[in-house]
Amino acid sequence: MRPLIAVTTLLLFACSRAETPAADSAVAAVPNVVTITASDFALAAPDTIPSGMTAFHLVAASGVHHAMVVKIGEGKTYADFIAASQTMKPTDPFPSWLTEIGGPNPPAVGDTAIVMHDVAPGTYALFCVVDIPDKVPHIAKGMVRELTVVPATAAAAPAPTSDVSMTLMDYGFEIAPALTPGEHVIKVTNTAQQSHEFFIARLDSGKTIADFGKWAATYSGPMPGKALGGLAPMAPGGTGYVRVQLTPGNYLLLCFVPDAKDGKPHLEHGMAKEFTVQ
Ligand SMILES: [Cu+2]
Repeated sequence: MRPLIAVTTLLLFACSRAETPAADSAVAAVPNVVTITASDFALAAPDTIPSGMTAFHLVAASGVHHAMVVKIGEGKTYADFIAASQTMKPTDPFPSWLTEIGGPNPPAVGDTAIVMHDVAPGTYALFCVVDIPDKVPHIAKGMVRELTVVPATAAAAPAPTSDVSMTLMDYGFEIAPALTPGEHVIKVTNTAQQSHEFFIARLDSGKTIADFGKWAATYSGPMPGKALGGLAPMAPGGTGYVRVQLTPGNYLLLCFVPDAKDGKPHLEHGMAKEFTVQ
């Protein structure tokens, strides 16, 4: 299944949350919080949650991990998902009875990545297909679990307020307005024909997206940047709200989803963007 990224440096953000109260309160306004803790190689999370707008908090205890959220279609079970995952190659498309909802992409160790989605009742799988350090997707090492979403009894929370929009396209990222230092909630929509994700990292001083690519080819040495999360693969028509905290510097956005036509990661089709936060 899908290869992804890595990590190392731990920087502390100088900007306080108080500078951007809009994004902070937008996250706080989503009362359904699901905390997922990722370590080498396990995911800890609740088994059952209520439906509705939900903030998925991915806490990185060790390693580089994400938490894909995938809905299992009617008539299929978690056991069917496990069976399918064991026969799929990394470049295979998902079967049509699975819907990629999204979920948080990898934060740096010690950090938390937050992504919000409106989740419907049903059976889901949470899993990690990051393949650091040995190119073996972590789902094969046990990073997978079932999540049951039951109908909520409380009134549904509204969608969080967002201050930036991102459109995932075949093949590219459209962002408006430009990202600035501070905390933001990015409303992400996928208007494309296939699933896409975005991974965001702050590049180390003097490093470029090309340096990151070289590192990702072998995973030898430390990642030349700091992982800041992002949105795990999301199907066409999907929506997610991603909380990011940015400081001035150079950043990259990457999509590693294998292409439906040639199996190459979308970053090789143009879904690789370097940008500067002033
Ligand atoms: Cu993992």
